[in-house]
Amino acid sequence: MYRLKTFHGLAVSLTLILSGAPRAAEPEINYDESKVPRYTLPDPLLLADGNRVTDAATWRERRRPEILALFEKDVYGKAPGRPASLHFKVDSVASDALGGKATRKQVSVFFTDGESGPRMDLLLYVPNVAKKPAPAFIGLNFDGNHAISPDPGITLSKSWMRDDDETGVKDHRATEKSRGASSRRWPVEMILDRGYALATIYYGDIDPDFDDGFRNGVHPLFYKPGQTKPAPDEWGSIGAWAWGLSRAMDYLETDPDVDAKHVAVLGHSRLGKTALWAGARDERFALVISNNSGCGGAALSRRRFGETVRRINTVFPHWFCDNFNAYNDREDDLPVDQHMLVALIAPRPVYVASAEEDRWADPRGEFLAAQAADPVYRLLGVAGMDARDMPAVNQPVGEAIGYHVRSGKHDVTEYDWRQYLDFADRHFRRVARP
Ligand code: GTR
Repeated sequence: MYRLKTFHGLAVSLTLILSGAPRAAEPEINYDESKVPRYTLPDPLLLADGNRVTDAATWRERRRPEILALFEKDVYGKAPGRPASLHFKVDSVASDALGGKATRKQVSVFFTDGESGPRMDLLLYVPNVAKKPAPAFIGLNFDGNHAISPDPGITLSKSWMRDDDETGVKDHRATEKSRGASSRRWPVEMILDRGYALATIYYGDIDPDFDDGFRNGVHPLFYKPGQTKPAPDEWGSIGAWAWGLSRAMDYLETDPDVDAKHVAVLGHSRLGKTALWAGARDERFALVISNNSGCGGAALSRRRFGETVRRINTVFPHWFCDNFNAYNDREDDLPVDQHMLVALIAPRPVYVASAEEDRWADPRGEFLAAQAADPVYRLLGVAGMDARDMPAVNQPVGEAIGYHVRSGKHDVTEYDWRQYLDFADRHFRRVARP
């Protein structure tokens, strides 16, 4: 049961059971602010040798690589680079999609030679009216590309999916009923109307989200002779999903309709963790958005509020690298905390969003991580976030580090998207567009 995953749309009680989210009585999960233990965050500007980082060059050349290596070794695992045989095939281009609003492209991204091997399907909408190349948002989706919009031209995914009546998935395959099933979370037309392209990929194309010992997904493509699973410091599923986003970026760099220098990566929940890690690793992502990413995402692990390191490693043993298990109940021994993940994105803009009722993801812990990344932005000459206190609900704050806590539940809403579009406008227009 623990290996089942949550998807939106399930009844709340079912979600609690499936996700491993605790029943209120479970003692080890804390929701009481007064019981948050005292902790000291590791200083992002202190080198491993004890010296202080006081200039941008030392951050770039020494401290940033140190922190990245710590996250690789102890949290998400090391991932390979771009495979030599990576290649793309544009399967279809329709210039009259969504009532003429967009050009829809569907692209196969092949990870190995030929076309029979593993691949992911990228869906791209480019606004027809806006200036091109267009800045873009990219995010993995939970339910297949066909689920983000009822657009009948989107190819129905053939990939494995978790059975779900609500999203019309039967016998682990999408059906016609699955079209548009998660469109509520993807305001495609609003994004296009604001002049942005949108790229998305089903996350299960990269690695199906269940614990099979890493036999499926992209991991086996990179095993050394005799290797049957990732080493303790090698990538889990989050590492693989983030790697897939970088491979999508490889494609976007070749597409003349997309301004690859202005691509924002975003994700919700486990895919918010993934977006942060993708943005931390791959500096081609010009802006990073974490929507309700929680534990192992934007929330500080040391607070142990809501979901904890032990809980997430137990319920989702495939998400992180095996070394992360060593920090179950030992958060204070982690050489990093999640503010350092945010700091790895500096000086690029990053937006962290929480939801008031999403206590499992620790909204305050997400705010504090965003805030604690600010000294790195300042060192690099960029205003990060001035706010000293957590803002009231629906009151976005911050400069290059944006933050809001929205009223409501764990979800991606139109309110969230409006903030992201405004944030991208502010930061991208500044550097880019006439
Ligand atoms: C929950 C998990 C969270 C979050 C969420 C999701 O069950 O505990 O860390 O990632 O799933 O991705 O929907």
